[in-house]
Amino acid sequence: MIIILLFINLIVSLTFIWASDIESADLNGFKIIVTKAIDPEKCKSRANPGDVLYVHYTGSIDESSQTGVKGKVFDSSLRRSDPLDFKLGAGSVIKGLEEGIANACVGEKRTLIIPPEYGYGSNGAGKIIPGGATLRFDVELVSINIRPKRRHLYFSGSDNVFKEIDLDNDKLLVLPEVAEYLAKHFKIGPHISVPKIFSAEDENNDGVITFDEFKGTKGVVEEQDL
Ligand SMILES: [Ca+2]
Ligand SMILES: [Ca+2]
Repeated sequence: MIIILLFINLIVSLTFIWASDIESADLNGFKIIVTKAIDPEKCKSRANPGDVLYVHYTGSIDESSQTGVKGKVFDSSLRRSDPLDFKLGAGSVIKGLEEGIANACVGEKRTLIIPPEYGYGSNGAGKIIPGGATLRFDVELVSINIRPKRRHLYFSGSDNVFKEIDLDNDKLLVLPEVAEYLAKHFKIGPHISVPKIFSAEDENNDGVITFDEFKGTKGVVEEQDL
């Protein structure tokens, strides 16, 4: 009976994957949730096997995990400013990340719930990820096959540049705040255009850089951004 139920569950799961074009899948607890979709017309390229992907990620122990400290962040590329790069399909990262990011468009964000079989299995990894842990990865596909340019806003060395820029602490960055930050950390000369740097971060051009838009370091990703 249990086997039959599992089989039915598997069929339902697989049907769900096909039906939704893997935008939201659930296979034995492995979930792919698209949190920021890209309009198909604006999707210039998708992640295919063999591509080198540049991915920002924050990895934590999922709330559903049987082991480990729920919600504990174990690693984030945002703290280092530099996205992780890996060749898709080469097996250099955990299976959950490879399968979870496949077919994504540049700019797309996904939350991946990764059971141990798709993560670090029964052995775990390091001190924070015990064997049997279910992981949560919040990922953004930053670029495909092209190393993203480093931007001035990312590199004061702080692990929370966003907070450093946001002088009035309203979780929005405006041009004068960015100008003050740049003047503090860089010699402002003809090679630095403050409005240009600002608009590179202000994705929707509404004159403010939100926590979500900001690509530099911003400490632990806040709940509202997940
Ligand atoms: Ca502000
Ligand atoms: Ca904006």
